[in-house]
Amino acid sequence: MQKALNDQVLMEAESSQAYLAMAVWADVQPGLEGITKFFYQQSDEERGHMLKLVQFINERGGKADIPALPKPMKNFKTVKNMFDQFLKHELKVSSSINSLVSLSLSEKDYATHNFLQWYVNEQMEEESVARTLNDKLELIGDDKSGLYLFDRDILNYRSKS
Ligand code: OFO
Repeated sequence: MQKALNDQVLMEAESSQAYLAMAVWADVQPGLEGITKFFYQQSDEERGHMLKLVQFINERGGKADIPALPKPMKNFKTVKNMFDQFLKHELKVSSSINSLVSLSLSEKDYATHNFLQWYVNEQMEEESVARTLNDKLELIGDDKSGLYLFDRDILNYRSKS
């Protein structure tokens, strides 16, 4: 279980880096202040998820392993392309959390199972936000004024944790 939790530490750290790279990409495009802020905040949040795991592993008598990180994707063809990557990444994280939940049950590790429920809920929220934003971008297509409104309103769609 400890090894699997440490693998999740890596995944949360990767998420934080991936969203930081998205924030930076958006930051250097003209007029995407809302999207930029969204991904800076998302990146901070993912670091929080990583820390929560690190502290849990240590509190339970294990030792968290702080990993080296692969380079994140830094360039995106379009805003839609970046949000596709965002959804894809969240789906990957959800599947990893689900595997951890199965493992905790098969090892009868109920404390970890209980701890992981927070991540299950978090992933449901984040997947739903990522889907909603992708649906909106689909609707907007190449409409610049649609993108303007999307960028203006995006922070209203952030998940709460
Ligand atoms: Fe860590 O919350 Fe999604 O990825």
